[in-house]
Amino acid sequence: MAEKEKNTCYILLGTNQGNKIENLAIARSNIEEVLGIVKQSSAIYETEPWGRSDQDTFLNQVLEVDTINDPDQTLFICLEIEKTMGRVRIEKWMERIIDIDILYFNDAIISTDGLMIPHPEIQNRRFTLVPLVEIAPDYIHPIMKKSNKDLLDKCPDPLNVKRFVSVG
Ligand code: PH2
Ligand code: MG
Ligand code: MG
Repeated sequence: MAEKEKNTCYILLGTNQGNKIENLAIARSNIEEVLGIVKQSSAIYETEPWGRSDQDTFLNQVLEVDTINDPDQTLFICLEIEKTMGRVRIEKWMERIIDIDILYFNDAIISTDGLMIPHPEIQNRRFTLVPLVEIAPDYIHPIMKKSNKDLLDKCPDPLNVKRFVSVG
């Protein structure tokens, strides 16, 4: 039997509802159970809500995951995990228990109805770039042809991103 290809993807976790720390931990263990092996994980960051300011602050974290699944399967798995964790989607950018976004998938460029890879907003979001640079500073964005580190240097987003330190 032919060996299945191993793919490397970068996944952004985001939560701003309920027990946020627990939500990140549950998402991670679900990812390890059904998607693949978590090779690296960034620190957890407390981030100001981007796009809608009338919301609670987020916790964000980026994971590097090795998977034998292809991009469509990976998207499906991420959306299933969101559903089983109780995410409800009524309107865009509403508060969420968990959001699981694919940032990069190898160096693939994909643009279909349901899936855009690289994630089209990476370069505009400090809450994505700060954790991404922590674990993959030199990875080159396959469309912009710039490293994550360079994208962060040029990122115009003024919103606050700080390392989350849990108390107790
Ligand atoms: N996700 C959004 C919109 N705004 N802001 C922060 N700080 N973190 C997020 O994960 C986030 C957001 C859409 O998915
Ligand atoms: Mg998102
Ligand atoms: Mg999403």
